Amino acid sequence: MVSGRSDTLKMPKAIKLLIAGGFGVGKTTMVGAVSEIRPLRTEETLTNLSVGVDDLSGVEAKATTTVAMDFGRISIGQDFVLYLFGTPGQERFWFVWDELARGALGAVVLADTRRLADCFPSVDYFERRGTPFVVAVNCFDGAPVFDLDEVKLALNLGQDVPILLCDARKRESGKEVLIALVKHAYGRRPTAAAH
Ligand SMILES: Nc1nc2c(ncn2[C@@H]2O[C@H](COP(=O)(O)OP(=O)(O)OP(=O)(O)O)[C@@H](O)[C@H]2O)c(=O)[nH]1
Ligand SMILES: [Mg+2]
Repeated sequence: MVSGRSDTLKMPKAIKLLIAGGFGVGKTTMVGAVSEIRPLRTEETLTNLSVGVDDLSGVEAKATTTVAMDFGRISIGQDFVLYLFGTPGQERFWFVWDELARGALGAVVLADTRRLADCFPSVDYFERRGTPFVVAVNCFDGAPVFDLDEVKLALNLGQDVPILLCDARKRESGKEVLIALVKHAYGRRPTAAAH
């Protein structure tokens, strides 16, 4: 041993998290905004197949969609390294969710108040799996602003599920959401932090 101080050898804890939610809600944007490495993206151009299937209201300028996953990484202090996996939003790519969700400590469900129902499948998915999650309401320009308790009620969320506002384009905002998720997940599994 080079040093008598064992704390100098402490490695940060690696944690896998998912960034999920409906189509076009800002998942790729959030992973890109918070990642300290160049994020891996799997974007493909939206084609005519999307017409009548994907609801582009509010994100009319959107030209691409995630077909497999986003990947990014962010360190939280010296204790944690978060590996972020953004899910695809289009229903036809949901089959990759099970693969992405394996081993994840928790998930962020991004919501857009203009299309709130789009996050129901994500909420159902993580409730069914027993994966801890937080709901982050991405504040798009011009979107109706609701009281968070109203949104919580509309989504029929359990009392213990944290809900917060965010701006997926801003690093600090995304980081706050991730910290809330890690705290929530460890709060539900008090012994997990020790391993
Ligand atoms: N005004 C505003 N625009 C946003 C925000 N977050 C994302 N956008 C825009 O909304 C569009 C959708 O963002 P994406 O990050 O591709 O959404 P996604 O959830 O990854 O989409 P899919 O992978 O297709 O499901 C993009 O044009 C973003 O620039 C936000 O907080 N505010
Ligand atoms: Mg995406």
